[in-house]
Amino acid sequence: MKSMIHVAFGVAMAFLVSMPASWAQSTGHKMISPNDLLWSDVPSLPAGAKIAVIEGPMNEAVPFTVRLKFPANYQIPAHWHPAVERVTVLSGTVNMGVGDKLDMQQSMTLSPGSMMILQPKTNHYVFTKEETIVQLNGAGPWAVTYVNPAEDPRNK
Ligand SMILES: [Cu+2]
Repeated sequence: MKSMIHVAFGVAMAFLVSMPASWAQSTGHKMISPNDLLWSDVPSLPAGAKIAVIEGPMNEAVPFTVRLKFPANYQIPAHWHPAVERVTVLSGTVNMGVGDKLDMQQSMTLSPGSMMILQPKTNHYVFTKEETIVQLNGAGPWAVTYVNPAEDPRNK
């Protein structure tokens, strides 16, 4: 099993790579349209998800705003984060449950406009049935820790 430092570093590198240089260097005022988003892979999530970093970086103690795009029939096994997670559904549908193991019979359905706020270290899981885009707001340093390390895509 990898150490937390390795996990955090991996997450940080993924987000640094995906942040456009012009955004990273600008201060203050920012206007973003969907066409500006640069999507890249997310090593901390099962293959298929894409991330676009709008504000960050997620590995520093600053506020962040990112978009995550999930394909249809996508699953994120039970995991937790070190800080409050704020999820707003922009398109599609998110099925989210709280618990130590993904259970498709136990979930809440979040449609566009819905929001979910999860406290730190709350075990939760996600699955989709259609392509879905969510916006994630929080404060770094961010990390994804899987309840079952064998389900961590970085360990595969
Ligand atoms: Cu999460």
